[in-house]
Amino acid sequence: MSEVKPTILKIGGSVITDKSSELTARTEIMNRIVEEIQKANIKNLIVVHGGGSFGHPVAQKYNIRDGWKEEAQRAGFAETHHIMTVLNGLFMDALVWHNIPAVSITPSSCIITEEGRIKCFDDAILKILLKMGFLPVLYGDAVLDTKLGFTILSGDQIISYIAKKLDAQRIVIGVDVDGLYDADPKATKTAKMFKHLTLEELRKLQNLLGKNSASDVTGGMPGKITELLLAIEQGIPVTIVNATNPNRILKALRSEEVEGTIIEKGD
Ligand code: IP8
Repeated sequence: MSEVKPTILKIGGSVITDKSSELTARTEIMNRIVEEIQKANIKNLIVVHGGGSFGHPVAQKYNIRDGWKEEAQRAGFAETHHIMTVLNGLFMDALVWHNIPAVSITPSSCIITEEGRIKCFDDAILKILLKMGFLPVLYGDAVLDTKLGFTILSGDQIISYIAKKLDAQRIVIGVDVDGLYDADPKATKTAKMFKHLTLEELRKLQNLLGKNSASDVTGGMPGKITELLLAIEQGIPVTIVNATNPNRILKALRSEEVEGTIIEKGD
């Protein structure tokens, strides 16, 4: 590994797709984010994106997350994985046509989970790609599972796993709201956004929000917090910004002051 610790950037599915309309990509937003990634010019960057209105509706239709139950799911597993490669292809188009040396890594081909948690991840290719100056791109995917047969692996679990394994410098997360709130800001007008949180405060917030949200097969914002805690416990700071707003990803990647939520381990 080269001496600069990796930075991990997660772009939420709600940013690069229109979640209210199945299979609708927001290609202008993808292009703008890619331009910000290009401008930021960060060494050792890994990008992970979510499923949005591509992966989630199909995964839900066939109940892929809960594992093998019936024959119809075989086609559903294939469909979920395939539709994620389609979304990934659109994002890769934007990266590669901007002359970014991005290379896609298919999670279902190198990761196996056990009851939904990553059990083995062959990260040799990821490490070599970084060493050679490429930008590896991964995504939430339908993956094989030693106990369940298969399941859905969220991009959030991937980022915290990679961040810990590669001792990342930090994690930047782009979502479609301004940061982390004490309630869902889309449903609660009075929701208050946090500018800064410690690990302890995040744990309290997790208890307040509960562990899962019904709208998303991988748990929405509460699911995100559960995964992030694992990386923050190891001292890896996280910045959450609104990636639908221009320049926030750019500023966050450059470690400049930006509207959003910073979460650090604290004392
Ligand atoms: O949007 C889920 O990834 P996420 C991917 O990062 C699928 O939770 C296939 C639903």
